[in-house]
Amino acid sequence: MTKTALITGGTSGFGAAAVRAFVAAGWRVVATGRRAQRLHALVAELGADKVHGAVFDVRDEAARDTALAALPEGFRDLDLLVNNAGLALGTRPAQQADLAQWRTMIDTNVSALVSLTHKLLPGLIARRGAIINISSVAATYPYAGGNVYGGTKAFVKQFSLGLRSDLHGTGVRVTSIEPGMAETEFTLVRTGGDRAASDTLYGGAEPMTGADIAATLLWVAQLPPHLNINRLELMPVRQSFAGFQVARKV
Ligand code: NDP
Ligand code: 8X3
Repeated sequence: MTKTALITGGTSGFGAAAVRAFVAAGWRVVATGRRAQRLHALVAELGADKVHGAVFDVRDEAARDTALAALPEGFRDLDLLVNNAGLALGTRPAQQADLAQWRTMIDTNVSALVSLTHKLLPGLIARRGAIINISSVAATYPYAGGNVYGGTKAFVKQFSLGLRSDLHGTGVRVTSIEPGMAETEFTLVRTGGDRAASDTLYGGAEPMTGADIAATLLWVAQLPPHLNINRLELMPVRQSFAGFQVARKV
């Protein structure tokens, strides 16, 4: 039977690649995002019988609920929620950071994710569905300038594990995916559109791609229903860990 996924942030990066991968594997997909043109293009590319574009800002619950209430026949019974929409803003140390940027990250990566999950949980339980949340290596490994972004992703990781506990016995699967460096629009967004900064970061690093993450999401989603991946951390070979820092004078 055809399964249906709702993938937030389907207009770019991991989400857009995931929409294509899930459709290629025979799924129907509700793809969400603010950029309507990109969602229309995805529907034109993949077919209106396979993809439904739902245009809303994940922080706007009223717009979200209107879009969800308008899901066409064939896209209403969701088997999978992929909470992917999210962003980092800024790389400055906490003491120089912009509080409005911190609030935007919390509102998007945490509050909106929690709210959408809460809204869709009853249907996911009824269908013994699955939830895949996109966290990050930044959830586990702190780095300078990662402050609130890392905090939001640590929340996503821990919330996922908590959901697993609460959903015990329901058959609903929950996974936290924790990627390292992947070349998408992530750094363009983080830097306010600095193409040179983005190209410099990814240059020579052989970063992961949206397609790499999409293949991982599809693999997790299509595992046998008795098997749950709790957390999955993945990185490019050329990225690894750095040590602690010591300030000898303060
Ligand atoms: P992109 O910037 O390429 O994509 C982000 C997606 O999120 C877009 O589709 C965007 O849609 C959507 N989005 C952002 N804010 C909102 C909002 N307020 N309302 C609705 N949609 C929103 O980045 P990635 O694909 O890299 O990021 C996807 C997820 O992966 C994020 O949660 C990110 O934190 C995480 N991640 C990324 C890593 C990387 O190295 N790239 C590594 C680890 C995790 P639109 O602008 O159209 O609304
Ligand atoms: C994105 C990965 O390392 O830039 O979540 O924080 S990182």
